[in-house]
Amino acid sequence: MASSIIFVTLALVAAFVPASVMGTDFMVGDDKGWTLDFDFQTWAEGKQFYVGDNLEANASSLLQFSSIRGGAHNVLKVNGTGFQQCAAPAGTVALTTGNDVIPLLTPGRKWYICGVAKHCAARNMKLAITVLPKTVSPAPAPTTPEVSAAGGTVAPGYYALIMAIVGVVAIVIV
Ligand SMILES: *[C@@H]1O[C@H](CO)[C@@H](O)[C@H](O)[C@H]1NC(C)=O
Ligand SMILES: *[C@@H]1O[C@H](CO)[C@@H](O)[C@H](O)[C@H]1NC(C)=O
Ligand SMILES: [Cu+2]
Repeated sequence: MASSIIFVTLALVAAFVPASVMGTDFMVGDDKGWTLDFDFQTWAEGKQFYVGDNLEANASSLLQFSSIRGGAHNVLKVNGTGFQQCAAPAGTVALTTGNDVIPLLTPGRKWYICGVAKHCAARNMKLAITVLPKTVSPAPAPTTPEVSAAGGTVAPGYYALIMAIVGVVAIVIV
């Protein structure tokens, strides 16, 4: 009985794993959100933003801009100059819902500012990130030619699928 519970748990875990391959969701500012006087540069440091990932062809990383007080801020995508000057060209469309999710669809440098009052210039509401190209599976090390393609290099997506099958089969058997 205990073993069937374990297998059911495994099957459930496997069933939910594919959801995580839909892209990594980066909550800008973590629990503080998109807000005044937060050090977004430090927040971005060390984070790896990718176009997609190595599991799904076009599942991109997501930037989530959430402000606790909905209409208090907005998000403007600008270029490097606009980032430096805290200015956006006329006609730039502001994201204003207070919970805006931006998929990262192309690699390169990306800049975002808050266009409300002097939040960018005076209160540090500006974020610059570098989006890396789609991740690729690491090439086998040339010094270890005996390592086969099976085993450790199975894509996690296949791992989840295998786990799901194992779980379902186990449930049927038990
Ligand atoms: C993702 O793939 C779907 C199906 O192939 C396609 O319709 C969609 O445009 C793609 N999205 C992006 C952002 O490439
Ligand atoms: C970058 O933004 C600045 C200021 O918003 C604007 O004047 C300039 O034309 C933009 N440059 C490019 C290459 O789009
Ligand atoms: Cu603001």
